[in-house]
Amino acid sequence: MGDKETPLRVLALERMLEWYAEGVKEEPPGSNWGPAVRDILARAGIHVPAPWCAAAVYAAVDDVTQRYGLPNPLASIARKALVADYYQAAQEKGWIIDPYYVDYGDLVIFDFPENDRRWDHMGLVETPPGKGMSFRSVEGNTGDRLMIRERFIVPGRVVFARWDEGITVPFSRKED
Ligand SMILES: [Ca+2]
Repeated sequence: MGDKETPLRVLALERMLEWYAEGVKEEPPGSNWGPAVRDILARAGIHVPAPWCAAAVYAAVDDVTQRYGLPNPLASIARKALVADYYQAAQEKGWIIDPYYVDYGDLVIFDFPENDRRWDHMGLVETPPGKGMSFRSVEGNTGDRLMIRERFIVPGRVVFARWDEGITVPFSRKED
């Protein structure tokens, strides 16, 4: 039975990839707003234009947990559109994992070097790094849209987190 289950993280990744296929983007570009972005931010409790990368992850997880009647592991995060709160939750809950163990749909959190803020951006892993240093992730609020990006592991500045441990959907149910 164990190998006939889809992890929640994979379902959330598939939801993000649906948005990618739909061309979710800011309208106008650079506005952090538009019909699709407004809806994503609203899911994270934000009703004004704002950076929406964390909200996109939250909305995708909220979508699939509601659809399959699963617990939402991100529900306890206080500020659901704030990347730093996901990093803090990952630390507190022991979610942070070594890059070698990263799987499809794990959370990736970035600390970009261009500013003094800690933890700037996040997305879901679309192609794990395996033994390499590069990986791909699907991210909201990048290039004014939701995109798949090639990224590189930078120790201390790129953190991976397994946020859905043990929450799965049987394949048969997934295909209902
Ligand atoms: Ca933006």
